[in-house]
Amino acid sequence: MLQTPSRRDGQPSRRFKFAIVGSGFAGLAAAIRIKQSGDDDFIVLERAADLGGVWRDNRYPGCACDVESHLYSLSFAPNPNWSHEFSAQPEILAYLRRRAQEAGVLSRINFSTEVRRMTWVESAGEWSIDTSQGSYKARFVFVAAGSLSNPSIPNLRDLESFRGQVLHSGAWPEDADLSGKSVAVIGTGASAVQLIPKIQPIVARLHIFQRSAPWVMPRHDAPISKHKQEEYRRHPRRLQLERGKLYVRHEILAFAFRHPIVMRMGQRHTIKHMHGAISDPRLREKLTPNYTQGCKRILFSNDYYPTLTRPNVELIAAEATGVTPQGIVGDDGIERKVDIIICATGFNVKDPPYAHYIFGTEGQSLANAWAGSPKTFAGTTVHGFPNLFLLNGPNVGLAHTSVILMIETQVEHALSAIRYADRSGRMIVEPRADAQARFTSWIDRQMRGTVWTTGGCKSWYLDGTGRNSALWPSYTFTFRSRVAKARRADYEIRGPQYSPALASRP
Ligand code: N01
Repeated sequence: MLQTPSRRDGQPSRRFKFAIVGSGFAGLAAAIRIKQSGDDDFIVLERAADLGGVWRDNRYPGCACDVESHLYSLSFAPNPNWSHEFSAQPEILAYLRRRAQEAGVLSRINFSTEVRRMTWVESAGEWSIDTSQGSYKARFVFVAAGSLSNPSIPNLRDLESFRGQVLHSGAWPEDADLSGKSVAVIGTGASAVQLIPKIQPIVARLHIFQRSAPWVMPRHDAPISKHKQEEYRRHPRRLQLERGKLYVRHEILAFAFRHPIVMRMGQRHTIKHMHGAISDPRLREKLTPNYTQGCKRILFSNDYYPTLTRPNVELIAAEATGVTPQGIVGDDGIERKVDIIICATGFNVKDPPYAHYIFGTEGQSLANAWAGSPKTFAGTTVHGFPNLFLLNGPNVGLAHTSVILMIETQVEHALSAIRYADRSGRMIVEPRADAQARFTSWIDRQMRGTVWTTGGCKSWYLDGTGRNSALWPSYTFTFRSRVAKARRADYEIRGPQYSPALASRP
């Protein structure tokens, strides 16, 4: 494990200008950008013993990215060496480790340091942060704790009575051994369709619980030749051009999410993809979704449908509802005997854990302020929670392209808002309540008529109040143009006058 980083004077210190919670894509993007801006006064607090966020935790067989790697990478840290159009998890994790090392931010990460409580101290113009490794103070905090980081375990009757093993795709143990076992997979989302084809050949029996059928489109993966990689190394502009092409192709897709009629026209091709692999009419029927494509995340796979036709596979169109000591029960009432239950049941997105440990100006938690339906300014800041920047949080999720585009824009927004405070010599920057209200009502208006609100499905994009508080409702270039540079008028700058002496308080 790394030592607590030292600050400019070489002495260990617990007070920083910036604290970053989390060291996944978002946390590292913030750390690298802060460092590139010439500011070295930051710390990254990471609860695990390694960096990487979801790309560290999601190690299940077959885990890969379903956005092309040349787009799913940091624009300021391109990688000419991607081996495939869509890279697998180990390669993405290696990319993050390498970039953190090269940018000189690896040594600034405090590993095994879990944030337990963050309290705003108005008089000092800073956050007081309690962690499993003691307390820290920071003027500005970037919360990059991830929205897909806390596995959601389904509510299964008598779960504790099960004598076998229960695994979750998002917390995959390195020593998991499925060979020759009878296995149940709960869920047919993005993780399940990657996992199922990889484990089917090694397990004895595979029972898949499908609560709602997903739309699964072909995945156009291919290796990137050594020759091409060399070309990208020698001619970085060609790599940029490739990224640009991918960017445009994905943005066009956003149009279909905003206009479900276009989405419905595309459904024929997806059904054809399914029928190409499945000839059994009963299986076809089970696999035909009953909602508009795109209402839930569209999945990409060439081997998922063929896997379902293998003799050791059973697709159960039922919700998993309970367990017995030796098996699992669905709402079809049938018990299947299994050794291992794999929950590919996603993450706790609607109630992010960080919202419960952050306390703002009125002493209220972020969870209380949000009351089950997160609202932000620019997807990044929250009135009542000054000097706080949420990365990859509410309303910046994407269904059509790489979320890293959003994260980078958010970091720019944060740094430009912080510059207003720095220039004025004041300690505090907070979004105005009216700016947040305008932003929220714009989001809600844009959401109307999209496939997420009209597509007839029940997805984790919608919160308990029925609002889509997970996704950005438009194009990423719209986000960029509205958000990248913070507007002075949207923020209140106040608080104690900053002086270097404040930074060296004990
Ligand atoms: O989780 P999910 P995921 N019985 O929430 C089902 C990202 N990701 O881990 O649809 C039976 O999508 C549930 O059913 P239903 C990506 O953003 C990215 O797969 O609610 N089924 C659903 O099928 C993605 O959106 C990549 O009816 C039950 C499944 O569990 C997010 O992670 C790769 C059930 C959960 O699907 C989460 O994906 C992988 C029950 N009792 C993931 N309870 C990339 O490539 C729940 N379900 C970037």
